[in-house]
Amino acid sequence: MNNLETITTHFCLTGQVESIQPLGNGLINDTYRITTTGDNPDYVLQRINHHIFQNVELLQSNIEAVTAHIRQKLTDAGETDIERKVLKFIPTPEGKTYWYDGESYWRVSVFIPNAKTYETVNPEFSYYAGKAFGNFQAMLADIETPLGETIPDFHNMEFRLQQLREAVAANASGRLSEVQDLVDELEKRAQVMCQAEQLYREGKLPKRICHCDTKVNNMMFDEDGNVLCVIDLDTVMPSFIFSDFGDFLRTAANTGDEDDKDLSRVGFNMDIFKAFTKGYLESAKSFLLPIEIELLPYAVALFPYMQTVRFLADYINGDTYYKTQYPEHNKVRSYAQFTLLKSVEEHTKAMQDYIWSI
Ligand code: GN1
Ligand code: MG
Repeated sequence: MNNLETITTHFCLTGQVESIQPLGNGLINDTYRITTTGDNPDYVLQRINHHIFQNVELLQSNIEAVTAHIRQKLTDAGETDIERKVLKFIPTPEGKTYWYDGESYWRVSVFIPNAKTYETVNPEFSYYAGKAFGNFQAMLADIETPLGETIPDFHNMEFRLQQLREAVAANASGRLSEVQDLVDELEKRAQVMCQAEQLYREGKLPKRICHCDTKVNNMMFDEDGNVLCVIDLDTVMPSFIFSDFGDFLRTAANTGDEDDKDLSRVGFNMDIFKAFTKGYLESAKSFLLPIEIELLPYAVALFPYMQTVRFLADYINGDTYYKTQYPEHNKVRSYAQFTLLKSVEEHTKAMQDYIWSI
């Protein structure tokens, strides 16, 4: 029995494990698919990155509360196919949803059958995705269990800028001079980009339970393009609704890749924006405040901005946070995200006009 197989014996799985293969391309956790024999479900095995998610107990209790709440909502609504619409975590014999092997934390969930994730989506799928994320926030609007911040200040722009400034001051990797131009560009926009924190302090902007990692590949679709469910729930926590709106468009409305070396491929796709916004507002307008709707174009700029700040800080720190495939990877990511930001900025007026028109 190999290492990974041994780990699976600490969870109450049904069926015999046939094989365990790497799955997906997340930048934080390590993910595997467990294939089992016969009619038994397959599973997803994950090593939780506990350097990043330092409080695994809190992390898992958030996820348990969220999935139980959504499951109840779906049941109450008479929903069919619940097993494909909300994640299910497998307990250990002690009744915990994670297991610590002395070095790493592991968890197992049921693999959702006949479902797909995508790295890019067309406008039709974006519309469904918008409805699904609006619905996800709506379903969690009345959750009673208080959720903790699994990564404190995760989408706090002031905090992310402070991290960048600390990275710049320390220049641990000696790489600062290569990227000084980009640091300057980011500083020029700092105050505008921190407006959400300012409005929050003034009591004008609320926090709600959000997903906080709405990359397009964190959503499962069925064969017909219907959204089944949202996955990757590690970062579900109180945040501004901008997190979910902005991060989806950062990934889905980019005409290039997140880490594109060819910057001419990178740009903001208004058709994806329109379709997603239409779907999102249909399911979220019941609870959104006017100020939240008004600031949606800001949210679209905020996420490429924040991601540039985060990738760049990691590059200057010498690649201590994100998985990288080559030495310049975080730098390439930073310039690609910044290029996206500039394209978003050119579309501010068009985004505002569209939001008023619907
Ligand atoms: C990380 O784990 P993954 O790849 O879905 C990151 C997100 C970033 C994203 C950039 C916990 O998400 O915040 O936006 O990479 N997650 C964490 O691709 O930092
Ligand atoms: Mg992911």
